[in-house]
Amino acid sequence: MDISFIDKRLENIYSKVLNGSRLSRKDGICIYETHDLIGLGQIANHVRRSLHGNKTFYIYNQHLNYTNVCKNRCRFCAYARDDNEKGAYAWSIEEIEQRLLERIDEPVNELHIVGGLNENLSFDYFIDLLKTVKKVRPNATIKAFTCVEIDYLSNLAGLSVENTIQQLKDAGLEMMPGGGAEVLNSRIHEELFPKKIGHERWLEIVRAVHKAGIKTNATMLYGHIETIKERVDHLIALRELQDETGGFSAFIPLAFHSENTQLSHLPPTTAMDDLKNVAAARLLLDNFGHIKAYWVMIGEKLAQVALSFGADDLDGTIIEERITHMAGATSAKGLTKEQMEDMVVSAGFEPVERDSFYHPVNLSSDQRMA
Ligand code: V47
Ligand code: SF4
Repeated sequence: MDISFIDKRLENIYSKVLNGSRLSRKDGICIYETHDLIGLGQIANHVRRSLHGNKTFYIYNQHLNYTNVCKNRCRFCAYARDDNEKGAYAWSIEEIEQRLLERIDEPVNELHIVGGLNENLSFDYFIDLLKTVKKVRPNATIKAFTCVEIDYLSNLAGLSVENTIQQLKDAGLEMMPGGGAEVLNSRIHEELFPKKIGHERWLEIVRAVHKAGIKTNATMLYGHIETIKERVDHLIALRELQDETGGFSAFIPLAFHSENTQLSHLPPTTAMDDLKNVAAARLLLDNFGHIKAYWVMIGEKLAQVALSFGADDLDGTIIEERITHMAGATSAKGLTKEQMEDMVVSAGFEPVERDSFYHPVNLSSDQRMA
């Protein structure tokens, strides 16, 4: 396909993509610097289409945020509370069971379970949580806990990271979401989330999780104090780890929402930046199968556009999103399956409902025969 670029620097990136050559750090910086959004989008769309054609994936999922009490109190987080602070909560195992039962008639395929680091909860609570979820929803995949929680649980239980992962796996853990990495950079770590694990530890834990046969996602929180170079270094660090383990499933760029955070003076991310982050991920992460446009954070409308800028997955129906809505997100708290499919179809793509491992589910008889 011939593309006429306004920014001639993109020509070199396009030829590298066509030749299957890996993009460099300098290319990554150019991707973020360019104002030729349409040219960039066309390159990312070329890669997206060669990997997935016209398909766009989504999942019927439910989020469970078991507690918002967290000892880390990251500066960008509007969700966390101190113990005894107004609005602080921790669900008992019975309450978790109740929340699952409220939706038991819905075809939920994945449970996305994360929470704060709440010192009132014992290691047994987490084992019970996993076992209860598996008992109530035996056919749904449990995608739970970030590397931050794994590090915390290993200290709480007094077990090695490997042993902690094994115990959680035995109780029902099947996959892990990609949160907690923020930006893999010590300057940002010091400034925004000094109490949380940093760069090296996050990578060390993901490595151990992948080694235990558990797939994870990866994310990057952008739109705060990070520089373009720091974004590119983050993506390259993920790409290098993926070369080593092959354990990452999808990458999700997370647009920072500043309301009710210590960074509330910062403006929202722009559509330009949101789309560049999707395209940069698709082009730099050449060894990642999937890039998600997380509609909760960038809104349903821009998520549709992102499907032509490198994204092939819209994440899920979600049902009750809390983390971003506490920070001012104006997207819906959940979408129906029909709404997800309409978003995909009206953007010109074919919706594919998937399970956590990108196997199609609920294929129509036409699709099964194809
Ligand atoms: O780790 C916290 C981010 C993450 C804010 O793996 C914020 O499939 C924006 O990781 N504004 C949790 N973002 C969400 C997450 C996720 C979401 C969807 C799918 C998957 C997946 C993972 O949310 C945190 C942090 O990076 N976050 N506060 C905020 N104010
Ligand atoms: Fe705690 Fe996670 Fe919020 Fe940081 S982002 S304060 S670790 S809940």
